[in-house]
Amino acid sequence: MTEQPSPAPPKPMVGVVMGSQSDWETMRHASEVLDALGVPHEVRIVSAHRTPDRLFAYGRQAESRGLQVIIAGAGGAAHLPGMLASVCELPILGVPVESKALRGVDSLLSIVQMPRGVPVGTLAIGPSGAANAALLAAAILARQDSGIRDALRSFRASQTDRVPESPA
Ligand code: RP5
Repeated sequence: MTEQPSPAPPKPMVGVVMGSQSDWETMRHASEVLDALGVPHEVRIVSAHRTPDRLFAYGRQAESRGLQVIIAGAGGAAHLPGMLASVCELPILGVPVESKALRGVDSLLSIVQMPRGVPVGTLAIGPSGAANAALLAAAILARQDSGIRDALRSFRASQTDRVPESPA
């Protein structure tokens, strides 16, 4: 029997980008939640400071490539989410990565304090923020996608089921 070619993977709906390889330990939590919800996504390193051309190309091409939401994580002087928002009209969800020097407060303030007119939806510092960015991206996509809506509902139901009534 001849082997059938495997079907093409679904086109990514979410871009998960980060400023450095060192951010992956945080940003993998976003990717894992998107995987769990069955949301097709891509993962890229795009540094605002070290690869500015890559940043502008990614931001400018994101919508025409079919992405619907971008999750951007960065640490320190964290310009990546804001600079992506400056060249791209998709919703940008910013994740402040915990920095060594200031424990991510620098990242948080860099991302959250966007001037009026160019918004970035800012999540919590660290892995919780990365995971919640994925849930928020899924909630945005769920308005138009019943499969993602069902996955999000069952995620929340199973989270609720796991909360005991009393401490062990
Ligand atoms: C930022 O600088 C990155 O987002 C990262 O959080 C931080 C440190 O980067 P590395 O020096 O670890 O590459 O641009």
